[in-house]
Amino acid sequence: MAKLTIPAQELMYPGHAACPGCGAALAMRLLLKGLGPRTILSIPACCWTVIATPYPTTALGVAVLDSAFEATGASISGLRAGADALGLKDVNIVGFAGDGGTADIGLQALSGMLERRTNAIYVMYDNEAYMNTGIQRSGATPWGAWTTTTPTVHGHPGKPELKKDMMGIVLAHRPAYAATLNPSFAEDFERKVERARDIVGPRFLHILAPCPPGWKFDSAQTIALGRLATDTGIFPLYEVVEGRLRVTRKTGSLKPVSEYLTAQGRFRHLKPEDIERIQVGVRATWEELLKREREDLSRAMTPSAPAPAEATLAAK
Ligand SMILES: Cc1ncc(C[n+]2csc(CCOP(=O)(O)OP(=O)(O)O)c2C)c(N)n1
Ligand code: SF4
Ligand SMILES: [Mg+2]
Repeated sequence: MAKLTIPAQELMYPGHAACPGCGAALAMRLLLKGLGPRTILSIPACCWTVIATPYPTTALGVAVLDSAFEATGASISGLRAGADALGLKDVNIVGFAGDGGTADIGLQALSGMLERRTNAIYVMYDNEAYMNTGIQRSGATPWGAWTTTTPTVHGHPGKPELKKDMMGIVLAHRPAYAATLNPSFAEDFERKVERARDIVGPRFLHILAPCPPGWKFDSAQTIALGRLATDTGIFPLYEVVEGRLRVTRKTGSLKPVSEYLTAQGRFRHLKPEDIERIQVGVRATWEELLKREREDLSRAMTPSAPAPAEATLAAK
């Protein structure tokens, strides 16, 4: 019989307040399976504050600090300092914030936490807009997407700016570990959570979280759509350990991005030339990732080569 690699323990309970098909709910469920009960979560204002803890109930079997929208990074630095002062060595300190709370208002607190080298895990669950307040665009909303603040009527093109490269921003801080995760690939997801759990230092997980009402797709299609996000190259899966990048899911060739885009109402207005523009960008980013992976691998196989800056600093 094949080995079961997804832990059976459940730390997220039924009766929570997420929409049907919520990718963010699945992300939390899988995350806590990998981290276990000795976990303290800091959750800022976002869908997850509503999903988890409508007073006086909770849907989570771990301690939760409800923090201010902009403060996740600072709050986990404080939680770690408190845990250290109490001599609590075996707890996972985890920030769990949305894309708005991370890429926009919480960016400086995240940067500070990474710079201080706080021994904690920062999770950004990315549903690519401010969903809790009614689908406003965030820095992580992709180019061309409809949101209530990037309309598509009267010739407006959807979001005119590109999606913010959060992994690039985080990697510039030389974290101990950083990875992209997708709940549609649960085995890869769990392996990365467990790897992050066992590393000391600042760690960052970027999780794709499909959102049926915000992206306008059938809630039965969350897993299938998530798979398309990775298999088209729109959300590639990779990890960076001690400065070395490894792509963790490769298929023979990428599927066309149109398969992913046309499955969602938020991209319905895109013209063939818009889709081609997205396709060109995705292909270029994918090639860059593979190139960095090759370079990192060849450096690893050359014993005399200097370690990348991330590894040198992370080891201190
Ligand atoms: C300082 C501050 N500004 C605005 C808000 C209102 N607010 C609450 S949740 C939210 C959107 C959060 O978006 P995101 O972080 O992407 O999480 P999501 O709702 O998509 O899960 C906003 C704007 C707030 N709580 N605090
Ligand atoms: S709006 Fe989206 S992210 Fe928020 S609970 Fe519903 S499905 Fe989940
Ligand atoms: Mg969001």
